[in-house]
Amino acid sequence: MSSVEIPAGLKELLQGYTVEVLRREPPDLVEFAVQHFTRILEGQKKNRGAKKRSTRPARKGVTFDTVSNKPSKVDDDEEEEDTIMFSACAVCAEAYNPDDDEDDDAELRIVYPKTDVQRRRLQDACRDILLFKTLEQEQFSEVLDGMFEVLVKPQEHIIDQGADGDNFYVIEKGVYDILVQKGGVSVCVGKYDNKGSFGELALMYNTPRAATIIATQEGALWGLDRATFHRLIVRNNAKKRRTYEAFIECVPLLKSLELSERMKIVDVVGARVFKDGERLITQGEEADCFYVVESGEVKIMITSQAKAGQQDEVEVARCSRGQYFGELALVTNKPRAASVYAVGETKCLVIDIQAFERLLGPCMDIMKRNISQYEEQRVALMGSSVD
Ligand code: 1OR
Ligand code: 1OR
Repeated sequence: MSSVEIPAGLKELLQGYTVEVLRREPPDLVEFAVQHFTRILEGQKKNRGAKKRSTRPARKGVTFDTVSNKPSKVDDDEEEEDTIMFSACAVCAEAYNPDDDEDDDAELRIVYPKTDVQRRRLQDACRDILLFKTLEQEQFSEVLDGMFEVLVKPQEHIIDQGADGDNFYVIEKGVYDILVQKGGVSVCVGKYDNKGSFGELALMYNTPRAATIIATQEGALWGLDRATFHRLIVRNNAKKRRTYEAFIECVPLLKSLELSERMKIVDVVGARVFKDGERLITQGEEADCFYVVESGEVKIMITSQAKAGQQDEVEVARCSRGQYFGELALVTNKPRAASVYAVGETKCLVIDIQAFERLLGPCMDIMKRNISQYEEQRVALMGSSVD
């Protein structure tokens, strides 16, 4: 019979974990294992320090077998294979590359294992998240790997204004109130209704939480920890700023903003490409975002009920590069006033309603002035003033 060699340190490693489990009685053994071994790994990384950083090649990783805890170098292709191999968890310290990021702490890669059902639910929840819309496929997969499920109860505070930022959250289900302190009083300024994401600001700008987020009913969220958010989203933002800086500079609506304000818009926009004829906005529906055309063109169509039971869509306007649309419903708090279709392949930058309210306040006068012209044009085009 061939002998099996037990790797040095294995016994101590597993004993340490077992002792901690008995001492702390965690509800979820797998999640606790992730935290426990991550702590060990972080300790090891601190000890290895600068030497490791200077010797490792760019974009290569070191995976740590969670059993032997021995590092082995892998390239990007192998990395995925190794990640799948770890059924309980996988931890990968990504190589430090000063060109990528100055953030020394943002190296740790944690993978939370998910069932097929969980992964599908997560993918659905993340489909329209604007912050993920400019990620490469590979980065997006890493984001999904790094997300963990958070179940919440009614009245639970997910985030408290003024606190330090720990996680970014994507909503799978549930309604969440947004509260902001005004003159010592907590005022509800909006809500998330079964979609969207929050908690990005404190992580992006290293600031205290800007608002309180409270669940109004039972809900489910997907969290992404601060380090992973930095490594994937904040790093991508530097690239996004370079890509969109020139374009955003020449959007007439945004001219009155400071450069730093325009860059904050770039940080949270998502880029979406629409096929010829695809409908971006449907008249009568509830609104949750605002658009700026980056390339291509859209046509604005209004349904008039001129004759009883008969509906006609009439083209009333077009928007091309640098022009915006979808502001009317957000400003008036009414349903969409028109439908909008892509003419040829069209790329738009999309801003969600919360970012619109937070960042586009200084442009409100210009938008309101233009909105007042819609009514005049409606009268000119359709012959009568209808609300
Ligand atoms: P955070 O990390 O600061 C609170 O934690 C989160 O609430 C914040 O990220 C945003 O994701 C989210 N102002 C600031 N943060 C907001 C706002 C908001 N809405 C949602 N968040 N305003 C409300 C806009 C409807 C402006 C209030 C004056
Ligand atoms: P929204 O959020 O209502 C549809 O979604 C968007 O179409 C709307 O914001 C505007 O940004 C854009 N009337 C209504 N909406 C218009 C119009 C318009 N033009 C552009 N949109 N007009 C009156 C038509 C009878 C303008 C005609 C030039």
